Amino acid sequence: MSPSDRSRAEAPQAPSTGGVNPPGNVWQASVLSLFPEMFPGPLGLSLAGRALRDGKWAIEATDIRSFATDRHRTVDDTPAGGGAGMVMRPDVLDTAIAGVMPEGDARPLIYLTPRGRLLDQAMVRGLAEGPGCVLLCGRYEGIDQRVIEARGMVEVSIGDYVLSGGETAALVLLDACVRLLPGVMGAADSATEESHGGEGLLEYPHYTRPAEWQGRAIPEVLLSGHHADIARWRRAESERITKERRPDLWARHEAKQRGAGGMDGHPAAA
Ligand code: 6GU
Repeated sequence: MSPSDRSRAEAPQAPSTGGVNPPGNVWQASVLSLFPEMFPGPLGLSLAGRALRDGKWAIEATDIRSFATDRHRTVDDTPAGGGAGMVMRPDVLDTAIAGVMPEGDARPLIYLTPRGRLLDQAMVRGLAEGPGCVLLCGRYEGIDQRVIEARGMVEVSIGDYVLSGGETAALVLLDACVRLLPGVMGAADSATEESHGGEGLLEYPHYTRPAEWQGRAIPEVLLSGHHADIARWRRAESERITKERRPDLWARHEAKQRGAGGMDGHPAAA
């Protein structure tokens, strides 16, 4: 079977001359799935969609089933040792991976699974700085362990809940990466200042007109024009909300402040 026979959703490529991202340097996502029609899905719209059309990133979604070798196009089989459900076959998966990753492809191969390492902004930043990624979306009970090991897959989860498949998790991961690519976000610093940005604090509350709505006023300081006061208020709100909702993030933030040379709370500072 030739590649053209396979079900793919190809993104428009960057123009062959000029442009910010010459071909070959475009951040490239390759997705392996039994439901390639799910891509680019929502990433074809809004910010990510415009960046995709502008050639700032590219996505190809490939149907794993197109690499099955038997008459029935089987991709899974019963679990060794018994039990419920089906397991995806290592041979079919390996051929599918080889089909989208040429020899020497530097992109990480990520298997999306609820037992993976939790995706966080640091991981997203690392991925966005690289050449792209290959995302394997499993279905059924999982995939054969041997292909995970043989291919050195990185197992990634997007949170402590169970999805019906890795596809929506892949969309989440890609959304988080694409918005960090050069030239994708419009407003310059809005990508860094917000929740889970460098500071490790959650965002402060936002307000806009009308000044009073359903008997609720905008906090006075925000209308004062005192930029230093406003910055202090926002900082205090960020800290209050982080402490309240995410004691884990607050503890990490405090540890980082101390580690960064701040002597606050250190006995020597007393
Ligand atoms: Cl990556 N996959 C599935 N199926 N469920 C999940 C997940 C991934 N991350 C959280 N839940």
